[in-house]
Amino acid sequence: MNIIEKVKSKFLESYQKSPDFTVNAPGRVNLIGEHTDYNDGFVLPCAIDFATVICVSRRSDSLVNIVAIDCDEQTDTFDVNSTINKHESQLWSNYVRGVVDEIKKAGFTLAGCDIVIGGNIPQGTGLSSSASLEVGIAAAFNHLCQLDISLVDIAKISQAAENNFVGCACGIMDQLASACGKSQQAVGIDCRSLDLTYTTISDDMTIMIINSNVKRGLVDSEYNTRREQCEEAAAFFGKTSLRDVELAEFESKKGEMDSIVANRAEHVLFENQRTLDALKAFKVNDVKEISSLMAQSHASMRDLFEITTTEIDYLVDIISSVIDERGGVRMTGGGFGGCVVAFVANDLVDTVKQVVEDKYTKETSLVADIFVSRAANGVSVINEVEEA
Ligand code: GAF
Repeated sequence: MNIIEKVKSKFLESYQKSPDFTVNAPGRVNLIGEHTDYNDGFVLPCAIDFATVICVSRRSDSLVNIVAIDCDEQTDTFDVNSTINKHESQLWSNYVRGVVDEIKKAGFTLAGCDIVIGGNIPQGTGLSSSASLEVGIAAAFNHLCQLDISLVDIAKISQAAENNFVGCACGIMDQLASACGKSQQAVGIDCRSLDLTYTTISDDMTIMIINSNVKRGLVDSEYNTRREQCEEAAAFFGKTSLRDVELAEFESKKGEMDSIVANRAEHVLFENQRTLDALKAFKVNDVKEISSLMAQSHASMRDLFEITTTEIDYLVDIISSVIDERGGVRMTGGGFGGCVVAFVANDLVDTVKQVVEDKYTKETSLVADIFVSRAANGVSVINEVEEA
């Protein structure tokens, strides 16, 4: 049974009726541009073939009932017309409640509905399962109540929910990629203007995602610390954002800064440039250049931003040893575990699988999961009533 059928069938079982519509909100993989989004910088992600699926039907009252298949089928109920409070124990509920709260804060009136949520994005691996949940819920209420919210605003509402309700100071990348992804395209995002530049991924190349299965610990606290260090670095130069710090000025003054803060800033400043260079390279499928930029990005995350782990570094080393300059490989996402992305010539896919299978478990005692994904479309709504 595919994931959409699975969620629909749970919907039928839970509410004894079919859903009115189904939302498909993809996760994302970031090709390059890490920890640059909250510095008003540049990122280059794409949406992936793995998604959060949400089945919805309208109610005549203002209650929202939810079943979350992948969280032990936990349930939640709240009233959209009452104050939306935090759920005390269910983190997933707060992604939903936070989005509802932000839509209400934006002045919209919401209706009640019955919901079932499921999905196939590996959770907690840096592939944006939470952002896709937020985007999916925003798109669901947008459709249910005919609010006419744009995709970019769906992403902004979703990010605000995570910042204000869940308490993670994330940037806009994950939500924008989930909302605005396009099939076979990577999306270059200027995280200040929110201008999107799409670039086609060559048919000759494959996106591989290798989940290290390193358990991610302290992610939110380390993430928020990195963000504070970046703000401290910007403030050192009298700016509100690292986007506005010139490289030449940074080079001339970095010796006067706290060395850790200077390293964080150096990562962000050069990562922005690498991301702009990568966008150009992807446009002409200059794989040699992409390979070099992804390698530099990984080294910078490892040595300057200090968000990789020994297992992730090992994965990147063994994969880069077999792909040479016919592809690129780097950690993807917030860090401290999670996934590696490899962008490789199609004929190298089996070689990469083989080297990971041969070496990773021996070295780390962990088993990596390997996925292949196309760049996918962003959030979509399938209207069950029209389809029938
Ligand atoms: C996480 C965050 F949610 C993103 O906003 C981004 O900062 C990323 O880490 C690092 O590039 O996915």
